[in-house]
Amino acid sequence: MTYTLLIGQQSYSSWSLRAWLSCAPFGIPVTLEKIEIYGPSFHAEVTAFGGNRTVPVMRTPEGGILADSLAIAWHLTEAFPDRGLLPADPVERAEAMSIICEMHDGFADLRGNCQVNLRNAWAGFRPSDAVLADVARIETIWARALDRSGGPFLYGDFTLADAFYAPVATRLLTYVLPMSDTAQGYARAIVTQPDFVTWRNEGMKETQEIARYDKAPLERIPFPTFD
Ligand SMILES: N[C@@H](CCC(=O)N[C@@H](CS)C(=O)NCC(=O)O)C(=O)O
Repeated sequence: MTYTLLIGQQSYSSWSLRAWLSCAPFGIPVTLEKIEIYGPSFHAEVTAFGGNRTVPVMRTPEGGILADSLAIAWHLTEAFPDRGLLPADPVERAEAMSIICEMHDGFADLRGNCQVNLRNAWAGFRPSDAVLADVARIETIWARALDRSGGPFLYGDFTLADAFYAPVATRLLTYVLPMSDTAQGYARAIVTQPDFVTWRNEGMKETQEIARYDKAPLERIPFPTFD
């Protein structure tokens, strides 16, 4: 028995991506069950799995039901204490949890205005002051961690902090938001991370587009690639 993760479309579901990146980079085997977010049977399917209204939901090998990405992350740190899910240093570990919680609970303006869509980027997006204030705080968080670790990820090697900030990094890239070189380098490390690439490639196979994620009349431009 392995973990089973109920997810939404891989091109759109940012919280599902966080749960995947809380497993795959650490060698934690997980079976994915994909359903259509906002489709007619979405909430019924989440309920049938044991969750409530949202994805991701994880079923543990013992039958536990974890209906929130933060709970999934917390459980995995306990179940796999030796896989480096969080930094080894206790203070860094606490700081990592702090920025994970800040992400889980915050950046409402960025999240509300810059929906995740891993299919493409958008030209011509004009961020409000509130979105720019979120970006400034994100820059501060990333700079503090990266200055100390030297990168490429926030605490050097990939941790849960990167899992939670991955869809933040893609938002900055795909809405072409103003970014420091440090933030650019970090965003690049995220979108070239092999498990992120696997996830996005699966998302690119999805044929159904979700209207509420369409930013028309903004022009679609290619998702940034770094070869
Ligand atoms: N707090 C939840 C948020 C999950 C969430 O909002 N998921 C979105 C998809 S990315 C969803 O299921 N939305 C459906 C809805 O709100 O009805 C978590 O961290 O897991």
